[in-house]
Amino acid sequence: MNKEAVVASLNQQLSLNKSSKVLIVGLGKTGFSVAKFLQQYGIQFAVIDSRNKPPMNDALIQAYPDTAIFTGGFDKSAFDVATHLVVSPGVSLQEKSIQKVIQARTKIVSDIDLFACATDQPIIAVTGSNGKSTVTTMLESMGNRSAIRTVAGGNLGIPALDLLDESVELYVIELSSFQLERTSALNAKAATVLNISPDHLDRHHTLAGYIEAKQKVFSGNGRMILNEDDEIVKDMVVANREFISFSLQTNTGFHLEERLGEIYLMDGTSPLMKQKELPLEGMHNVANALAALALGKTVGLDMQSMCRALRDFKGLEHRMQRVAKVKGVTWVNDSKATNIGACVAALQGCQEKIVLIAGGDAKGAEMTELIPVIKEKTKCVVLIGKDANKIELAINGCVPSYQAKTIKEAVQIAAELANAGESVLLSPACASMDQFKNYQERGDKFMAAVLELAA
Ligand code: UMA
Ligand code: ADP
Repeated sequence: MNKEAVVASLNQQLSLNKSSKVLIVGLGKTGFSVAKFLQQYGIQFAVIDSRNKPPMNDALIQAYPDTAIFTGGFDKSAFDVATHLVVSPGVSLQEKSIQKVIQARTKIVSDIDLFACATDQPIIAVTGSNGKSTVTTMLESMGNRSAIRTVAGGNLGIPALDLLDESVELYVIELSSFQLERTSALNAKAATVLNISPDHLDRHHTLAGYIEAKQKVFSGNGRMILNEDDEIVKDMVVANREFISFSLQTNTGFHLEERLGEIYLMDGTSPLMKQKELPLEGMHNVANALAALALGKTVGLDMQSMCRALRDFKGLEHRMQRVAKVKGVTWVNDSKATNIGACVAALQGCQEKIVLIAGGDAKGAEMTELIPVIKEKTKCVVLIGKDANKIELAINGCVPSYQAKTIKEAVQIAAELANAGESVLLSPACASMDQFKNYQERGDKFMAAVLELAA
């Protein structure tokens, strides 16, 4: 898209132009990507962050030394002069200063809005409570295998605006509920909500608020890809909009079917590949593969190339990652299981008895939904983090539970409890930030402690 077309689109869709005064709220990865973008289009901006030393502070000063940067709080005066706020996903729209300007009709936009105005190449938008990163990464390799220059980012890690490049033919964007709740200009060619299970209720307050945010992935007029097995997602269908379903349980759209004793992934009546050719474990990953195929088909990717990409898909770190086998006990790192739905899927996929390591910040979720699967699949639970007591109360002695102060101590306790032929699974059902920088650090420390045992 040429520069004039982007300028026109920003003006038309977001009323953003050279006379706008933008306040970028948050100076993490997103805020910095927004600053670079606005600078490129000659739009004035200032930056604010409640942290004393936000992560991209020095990078911004070095790149644009004249920029006004407010740190250490949300100074009201900075908000008063802004015509637009570009609010980073980590900042709640409930912030007092933001609520005030919403009432004053200052426009709230997201980096995803800017991104959507800056490209006319097809966008695949992926959201859901679980499986987003897996499906987004599957699609990136499906696109490239189909000889379409494809890039992936958004919540996955690289901010969407940093992906923009003339040579790109397909964008695959993972979107969180935080990004979606403040986005209005997205018009993805193919979009999905993979599934809904309670998450981020500390920010959205109610499940209804969380669902409403997720549903915004379908804004515009592209094709909707819907999970037929998820009652909440199924209901998101919009009259007169094209959609494709995927399902593990019914024969609609992309689904599973048995033919001559083999289970096949199917597109309608056409068999695509055998289920056993998928290298990832767990039925949730079969659902992810079906969703990715439906999304890829919608943007015209070649079916055979997509199947080849699935056959070679290695899976991502910290998702059901086998770490080691020590004295006959298998150790699995599923640190990315930051909500109940992911932990349930992990336990359901296990055949052997499990010593589960869980806990952290439950983000306001009730843990009672875990009880049936904990009863069925686990031998005992080792709990860590801020909400260890809350989880212990919720499981109410249905299996023995133990508490550990650190992940290393949790590994040591689990090692004493697990017998040969059983597994120890770190699948916390909680966010990590109460004890760790992020889920990667939690997973890395878990793996280091396991490898120490092995040594
Ligand atoms: N923060 C403040 N004050 C501020 C701004 C931010 O305290 O003024 C805090 C936030 O509360 C948060 C942290 O700083 O804890 C980071 O927030 P941010 O908005 O600056 O984050 P970015 O560095 O811009 O990264 C964001 C996403 N972060 C969040 O949604 C919290 C990244 O997703 C995403 O990869 C990146 O943009 C690029 O698009 C991370 C994430 O944890 C991986 N996402 C959540 C999840 O997956 O569950 C939603
Ligand atoms: P997200 O980006 O939505 O967090 P990931 O692909 O990173 O999703 O996986 C996060 C966690 O959810 C991992 O523990 C993984 O095993 C689990 N998971 C992946 N796909 C699904 C699914 N479709 N349903 C339930 N859990 C899933």
